[in-house]
Formats: sequence, structure tokens, C-alpha cells
Amino acid sequence: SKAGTPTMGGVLILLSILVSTLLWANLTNAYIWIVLLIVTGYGCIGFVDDYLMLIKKQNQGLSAKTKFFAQAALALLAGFLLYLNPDFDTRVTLPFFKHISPDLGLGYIVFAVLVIVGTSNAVNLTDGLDGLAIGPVTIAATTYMIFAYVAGHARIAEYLQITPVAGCGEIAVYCGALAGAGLGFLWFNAYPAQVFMGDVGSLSLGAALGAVAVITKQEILLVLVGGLFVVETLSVIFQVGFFKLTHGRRIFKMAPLHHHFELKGWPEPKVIVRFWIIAIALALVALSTLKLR
Ligand code: 57M
Repeated sequence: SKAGTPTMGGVLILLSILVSTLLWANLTNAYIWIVLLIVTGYGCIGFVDDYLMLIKKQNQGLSAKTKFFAQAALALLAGFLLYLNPDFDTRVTLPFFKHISPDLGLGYIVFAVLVIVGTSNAVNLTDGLDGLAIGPVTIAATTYMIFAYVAGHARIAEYLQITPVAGCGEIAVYCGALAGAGLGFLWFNAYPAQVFMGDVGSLSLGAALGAVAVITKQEILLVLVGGLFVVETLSVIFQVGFFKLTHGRRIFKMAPLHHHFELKGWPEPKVIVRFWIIAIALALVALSTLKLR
């Protein structure tokens, strides 16, 4: 029933993010260029993938291997650029524990790659029902807008005892651009969708959230803020693992998880809105870590 719905709406999301950030962020800030590199680079990977499938009418876009290597290479570059910044802290922040923050040193680059590539693919897996990905992406971007502002403000960061990151307040502008672009897209992607975002949108938005989590030093918290993406991804991992182990049996009617509920008979809008409710609740719990520690 969805055949014929235009896709690659992610191009519009990206343009909106780029224009807003270039207009309103401080362009002498290195973090801004790193997040722009990530969102544009992953957008290009997604664009090529969509282009091959839609316009060239190939059955498959980029191979999984090529896509993964391109994603990893870009994330590696971003991780390396962050590592080169003498002010950047290679300790990882653990939510709820203010005194435990393991220093990964050079290993932080690999950690950043895992966060960015993982989030990119998790958002891509979630993007299978109208508004299901863009809603939680917008919620997560708004949450990180607050974290970025707080971490970039020395006095507030000290008061809340969170890791201060000099210059990261500018990332709040970028998160605002992500959230605004997300809301604008949701207008048209809301059920019944007039447009899908395509890989150009899902891969780049996921990577953008991963990069923001790394820069604001709230990396592990992304598991909570983006909990919905994590659960969708785990549903696929468990489903495929169980299927292989048991030679054909399944845990869910179908993975990713949203298909399971659809097959149980929930109407599509019900699955979507309930998943949004969970995303909002998780974002609120994540925000509570500013005080609960
Ligand atoms: C992309 N793409 C959507 C749209 C969107 C390993 C396996 C879990 C992989 C997974 C997969 O291929 N995931 C990646 C999912 C597709 O949406 C397009 O893709 C873009 C995002 N990359 O922007 O352009 C379809 O999703 C629907 N859609 C909407 N509204 C939206 O706003 O309705 C998307 C956005 C669209 C549209 O129908 O065409 C997708 O789902 O294909 N594979 C799966 O998800 C498949 N699961 C599966 O095979 N499960 C097995 C495995 C895990 C063992 C199982 O459980 O047994 C499902 N894919 C589909 N139908 N299409 C199966 C059911």
C-alpha cells in the first residue's frame, strides 16, 4: 500500500540542517565542522545507496560491506579530529555516576566510531513506519540540545557536576537545527506519509546524533536517549541469532520490533504513537540524570 510514496526526503532535511547551522552557528568552532562533516558525509553514503536503488533501479544499493567501510572511515576521521583537539577529554561519562569516568586515551577513537556507526544503523533500522524514526530523532536532538548547552556553560556544568566541554554550546545550535528540520519533515512524514526520508536521511540523522553524544560527553546516555533505536536493533540481533541457533524458529513475529506489533494487529498509527511515548519517557529519564547522580 506504500508503493509509489516518494523517498529521499532526507535531502530536504539535510539542506535545512546545513543552511540553519551555517547561518546561526559560530563557524570558527571546530566541533561545528566535525558534525557538519559527519551529517554531510553519511548523507552522501545514503544518497548513493538510494540513488542506485531508486534511480538506477538496482535490486540492491551499496553492498553492506561498502556501506559499513564508508561509515567507519568517516567516523574514524571524526574521532581522530576530536582526539587531535588538545581540549577534548577522552574520558567516558557514565550516567548516574559522577565519580567514575574511565579514560580510554587513543581507544576513544574506536569508541567514537562504534557510537557513530551504531547509531546511524540503528536509526536506519527503525525507519520502517511513518514518522517512526523522525519523531524519536527530533526528541533525542532536543534532549541533546539541552545537554550541549549545559556542558558548554562552565558555571552550569560545574553546578550540575557534569563534564564541561568548552565550545560545545555551539552544538546546541546544531541540535536545534536537527530538531527543527525533524519537525518540518514530520509534517509530511506523519501517517499516512507523503514522503519517506530514505537512507540519505536515516543514516545521516543517526550519525549526527552519535557525533553529538560523543562531543557533549554524554556518549553512554545515548543508550537511554535513543533507547528506542537500541531496542529495535536488539530485536533484529536476537531474532537473527535465535533463528540461526534454532534453525528457523523466531522470537518475534518479525523484526525490527515495529513489524512484530503490526503483525499482532496493532494499527500502524498506534505502534508509532506508542513508540513516540516511550521515546519521550526515555528522554525525560535521561534529562533527570542532570540532577540524579
Ligand atoms: C531499511 N527500510 C524500510 C524508506 C526509508 C536485517 C534486517 C532487519 C534488515 C531490515 C532492513 O532492510 N532495514 C533497513 C528498512 C523501507 O523504508 C525505506 O528505507 C528507508 C530507510 N532506510 O526512509 O525509504 C520501507 O519501510 C516503510 N516505511 C514507511 N514509512 C516511513 O516513514 O512505511 C519507511 C519509512 C518502506 C516503507 O514500506 O518501503 C523497510 O522496512 O524495508 N529488514 C527489514 O526490516 C525486514 N525484516 C525482516 O526481514 N525480518 C526478518 C529477519 C530479521 C530475520 C525476520 O524477522 O524474520 C522487513 N522489511 C520490510 N517488510 N519492508 C520485513 C517486512
